[in-house]
Amino acid sequence: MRTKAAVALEAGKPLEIMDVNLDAPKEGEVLVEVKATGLCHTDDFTLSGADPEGQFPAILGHEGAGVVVEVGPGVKSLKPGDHVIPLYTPECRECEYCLNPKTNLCQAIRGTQGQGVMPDGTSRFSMTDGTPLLHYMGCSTFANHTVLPEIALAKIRSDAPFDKVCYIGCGVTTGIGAVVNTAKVEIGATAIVFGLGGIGLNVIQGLRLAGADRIVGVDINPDKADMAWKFGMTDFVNPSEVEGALAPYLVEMTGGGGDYTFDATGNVDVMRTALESAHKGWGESVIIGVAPAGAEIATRPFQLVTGRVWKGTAFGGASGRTDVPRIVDWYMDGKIEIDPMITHTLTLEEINKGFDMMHAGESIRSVVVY
Ligand code: NAD
Ligand code: 022
Ligand code: ZN
Ligand code: ZN
Repeated sequence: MRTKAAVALEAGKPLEIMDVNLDAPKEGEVLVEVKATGLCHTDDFTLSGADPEGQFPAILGHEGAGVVVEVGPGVKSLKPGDHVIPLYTPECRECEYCLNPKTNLCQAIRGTQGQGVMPDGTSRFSMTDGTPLLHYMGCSTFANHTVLPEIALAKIRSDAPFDKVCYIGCGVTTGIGAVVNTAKVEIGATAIVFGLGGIGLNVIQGLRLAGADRIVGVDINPDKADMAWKFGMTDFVNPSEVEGALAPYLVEMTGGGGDYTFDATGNVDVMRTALESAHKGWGESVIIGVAPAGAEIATRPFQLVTGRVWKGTAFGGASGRTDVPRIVDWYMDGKIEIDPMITHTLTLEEINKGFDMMHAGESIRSVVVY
């Protein structure tokens, strides 16, 4: 079939809107009509050329929601008409990783997904002149139709609005999951969140949900505080207004440090500050931000010897097919908020404008509606 897509032809160039060929789903695969897609950081990281493993030409996009159009041979859990959210972290429920409750990193299709192809080693997308186009993070949601493995789709209720729940495909689940699954924050905790963007705000609403008493937000852009107050932040710190080192300031302010601290910036210096502002004896620091390739983190080992714990999380530790439908329910039941964070809704033709706003720090989340 033919479908419309925003194609990343080469690093550093804007996406080009064009018709592309999409082959029918093969064994274990599903054709999805994408109804909405969110613009997230790592799409930009790849498009800009900052990711040394970025491959071109490709169809980017890893956050979305849509409807099943056709299922390939052997697909049992989905049928045409089902509403779905694509998962860049799949859940096969069979591999050694899926069977271990300590991780959500399903490895069933890890190799081929990283190479930009389907599990059989080939791509379903091509340009109209026949040039193959690569898939991206197994999702490629910057196309009106896409093909995914069955294990990379969460079936969701049919009354959830696509243009809001698409954000659950990455940002919402990552932020809330970091609190609930990775840190397992308890009632009454004190937490510090570094970075109040599309991920940090969801960490904050996760902390409110978990019953944290004190939620300190830290951001170098004071404009980001307005939204964070609405989501449950109780104190705001602008590092440029702090004299001296930030970690001791935060430790002092919180009466010993955060029981839990979160990096949602991707900056390795911030990651160190986040660890060092965790409470002596028991504080846990969770790295959510993805740092540039090759970057390293540092601290004095004494920070760990004295009881602080350094952790990281991918997709908020969520097992997508199991957890994503529940997070959609939380949204529909009013337990969590999404709408105010979607600051811009665009057409596919306007997608490059969405990336410009991301660069300028003007948007929290831009969503493209097909
Ligand atoms: P964003 O740009 O919306 O937000 C980042 C925020 O950090 C901004 O508000 C910015 O002002 C602030 N910031 C930058 N430097 C700072 C500093 N030195 N001190 C304090 N604040 C600072 O980005 P986002 O969408 O929220 O994503 C944040 C990070 O999370 C990115 O690195 C992204 O790649 C990563 N991420 C990770 C996962 C995962 O599964 N681990 C999933 C999604 C996103
Ligand atoms: C999503 N991310 C950043 C912004 N939006 C993001 C990027 C990378 C990961 C998670 C979220 C991530 C963490 C750990 C891994 N990845 C490796 C998982 C593994 O090896 O099993 C990651 C993932 C997918 C891809 C690359 C790295 C990919 O499909 N290319 C989950
Ligand atoms: Zn993302
Ligand atoms: Zn698995």
